[in-house]
Amino acid sequence: MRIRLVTSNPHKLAEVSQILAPYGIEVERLSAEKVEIQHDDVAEIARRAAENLCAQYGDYVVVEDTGLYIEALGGFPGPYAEYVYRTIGLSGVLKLLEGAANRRAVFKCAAALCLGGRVEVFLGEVRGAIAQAPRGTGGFGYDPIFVPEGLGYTYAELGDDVKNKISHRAQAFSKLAARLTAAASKRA
Ligand code: ITT
Repeated sequence: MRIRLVTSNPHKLAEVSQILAPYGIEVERLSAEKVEIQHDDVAEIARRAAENLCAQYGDYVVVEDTGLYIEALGGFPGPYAEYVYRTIGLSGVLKLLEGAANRRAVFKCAAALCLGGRVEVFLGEVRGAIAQAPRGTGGFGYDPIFVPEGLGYTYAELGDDVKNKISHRAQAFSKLAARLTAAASKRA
């Protein structure tokens, strides 16, 4: 089995490949124009982007959208995580949280799959907290400042092998894998 992931982010491609490998699902990058609507909900953003692409590219196309929602900032940056990372960066986010007692945050991932001419969305969510300072060298983006609940280490400290078992992306794509496996066994 193979999915075609529409993404400009090579880290995502690598993570999704690692997450889906145990299911025997290969991941190929599809270079296509992704329409991103403005919405607070990553599921809606991924769904709408996939709807546009399904008609054009057919089944097994997948669009993934991820957001980081920081409680003390009213959910900011949410789906604007990419823009915020590129502009104010990790240091800017940490500055916004200076003195904040509440550092709770949640990573949300939505993977939208084209299957049978329809779009199905699979969600993953990890609750955690924003560290006081960046820690660790693994992963990408906000990984050095995101500490999943109960673990005490940032995603970047935990490293790819652990992150790709527990992350928001791992949860969403494990559900997608189960759906694809079920669809394939129905066809067999
Ligand atoms: P696409 O082409 O797939 O949209 P993107 O990088 O723009 O790639 P998103 O909008 O979904 O993807 O993600 C927004 C940003 O959130 C991304 O650029 C990273 O900075 C950050 N991010 C996403 N997933 C992450 C993860 O697992 N760990 C840390 N940061 C992450």
